[in-house]
Amino acid sequence: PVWTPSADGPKPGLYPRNEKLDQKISLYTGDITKLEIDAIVNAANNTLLGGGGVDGAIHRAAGPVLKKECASLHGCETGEAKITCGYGLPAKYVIHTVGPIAQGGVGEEQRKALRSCYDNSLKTATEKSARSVAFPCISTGIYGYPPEKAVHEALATVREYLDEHHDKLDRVIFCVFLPMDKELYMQNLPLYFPAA
Ligand code: AR6
Repeated sequence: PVWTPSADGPKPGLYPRNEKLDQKISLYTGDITKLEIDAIVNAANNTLLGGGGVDGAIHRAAGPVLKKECASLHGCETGEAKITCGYGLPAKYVIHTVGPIAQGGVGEEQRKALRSCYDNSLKTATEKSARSVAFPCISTGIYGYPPEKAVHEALATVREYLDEHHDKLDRVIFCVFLPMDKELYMQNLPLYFPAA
């Protein structure tokens, strides 16, 4: 049977050390709009026209041209990802993904959608030859996904993607904003990226 991560974390030994990933994972605490890298991921909504939280911060820092390009994309389905330029941001690209709304609770649908956000964002990055990507904690703010569950989906999906495509990416940064999220990532990163 296929093991799926739960709030309790992965089965011991499921993610053994992969030395190819040792230099590729970072944890950064702070504002994602400050990162000078190839691509930052935005936790957007289906309209892609901006909002609060990290979405609001990214649009403010990028400037109004970002909204113009977003408006030409005709929205984005939950779990999908679309890419734009970074404009006034130090990052070259913004990858807009739409996390699941989880205020009604987390079921298989929300879990799958959250994993798709990470997976499709990484696919989109590699299609554009972006070699460094930063993720915020998608869906865990306004969309209400419990952070202690979301962390496992985030880490498992990135680990599984990098196991397959480690040659395509130099760095994946988990960008946390709240002290509680920093704690969660510090606790759980070694389970998915031993020795990284
Ligand atoms: N840099 C990094 N992380 C941040 C920043 C920042 N500048 N600001 C907030 N966060 P949220 P969601 C963290 O609510 O839950 C918008 O209105 C925040 O602490 O931004 O996916 C969209 O338009 C949290 O950990 O996104 C949608 O309507 C994480 O980013 C809706 O919110 C995500 O919180 C999406 O909700």
